[in-house]
Amino acid sequence: MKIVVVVPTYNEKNNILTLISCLREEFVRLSNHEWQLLVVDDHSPDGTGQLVRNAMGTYPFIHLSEGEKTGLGAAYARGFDYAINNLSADLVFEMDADLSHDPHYLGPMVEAIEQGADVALGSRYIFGGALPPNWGIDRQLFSVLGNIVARAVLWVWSVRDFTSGFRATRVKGFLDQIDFSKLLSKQYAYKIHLLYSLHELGAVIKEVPIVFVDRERGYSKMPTNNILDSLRVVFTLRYRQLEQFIKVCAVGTLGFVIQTVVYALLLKFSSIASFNAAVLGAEAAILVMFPVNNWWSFRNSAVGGSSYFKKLFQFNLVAFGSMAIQWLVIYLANGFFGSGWISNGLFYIIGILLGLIWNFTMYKKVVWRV
Ligand SMILES: Nc1nc2c(ncn2[C@@H]2O[C@H](COP(=O)(O)OP(=O)(O)OP(=O)(O)O)[C@@H](O)[C@H]2O)c(=O)[nH]1
Ligand SMILES: [Mg+2]
Repeated sequence: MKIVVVVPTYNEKNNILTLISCLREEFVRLSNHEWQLLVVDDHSPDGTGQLVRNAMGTYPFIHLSEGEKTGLGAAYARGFDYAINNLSADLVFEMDADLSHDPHYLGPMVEAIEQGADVALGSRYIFGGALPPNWGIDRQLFSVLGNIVARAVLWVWSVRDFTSGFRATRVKGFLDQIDFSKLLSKQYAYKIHLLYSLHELGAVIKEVPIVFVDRERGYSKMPTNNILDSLRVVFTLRYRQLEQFIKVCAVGTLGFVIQTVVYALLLKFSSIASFNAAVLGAEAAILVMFPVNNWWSFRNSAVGGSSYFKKLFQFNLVAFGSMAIQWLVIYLANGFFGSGWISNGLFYIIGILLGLIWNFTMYKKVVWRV
């Protein structure tokens, strides 16, 4: 694999050379892969960039991208772009320059990828991982609580360390699917959005325990508004989900109206049997719901061109699935409770709700999977 370790730096002159020499040792040790280091420096006033340029004379595996300072997320966006397009990376690492992320973990993280993971997370919150013991209780608490809030609001319990900055991500099918200019934060909170997008893409995320070491040299660049920015990102992502769900419900209601109107018209003006009229009504609703969802609810992942009819077909199958679920729920309820108000009223509604959840899930995971 071509692996690029992206390291953003801002005023890291006291750390960068130590990191480079540690990385070099690891690159030699793990030489069954092709390793590159990409330093993303934002014209650090302390001359970090110059130190890197000097080192490039000795070590050909080093690359440097220099630009204006607009935040950690913006620096990484530049770095990802460079790693993918200029260095043809298969796997990209995110790693801090201040030696908080021990290069010895590169090996186990690559191993996790080799074993089938799409994202390997250096995790402080699984067995074997740890926060720096010398962090004050307030900082530990912020980190732990921040993580829990992100996981709870986004409802992703399968990932323990959502905010870890030490990661490896497969490019093909994952990092190359992300539009970095659309990440909601140019600061540290880009990490939350990126990991959430990868999770939405269906990435297999594996956590590898790491002991996070406090930086010994230099100073922290974490912006003071980091907590607020992270909350903004987390709630914006949640809101987008909710908004999409509401739109899908609205389109579903429209579909119900169309089905009913077509059914009634067919019964009145044609000699079609009622069970056939119901199916024709459903198909008419489907033919309207698909383009409306495509143009409105799933605008960001709208399909077009040659895949349009394939997706329409999938949408049809999903709708049949939903009908089957509703049928089964009422059928079972009839078996258990007889044909009273429980089956025909309560379980009719439950069937519709389950059908809705099925539809929404399949729309996201199959029909409009980004
Ligand atoms: N290029 C670039 N790098 C940045 C920027 N902000 C932070 N970094 C780098 O990103 C990495 C993480 O920043 P840190 O300051 O260590 O953040 P932190 O680990 O949360 O804080 P500490 O625990 O105090 O170190 C370091 O390598 C920084 O030099 C930025 O705006 N541009
Ligand atoms: Mg740090």
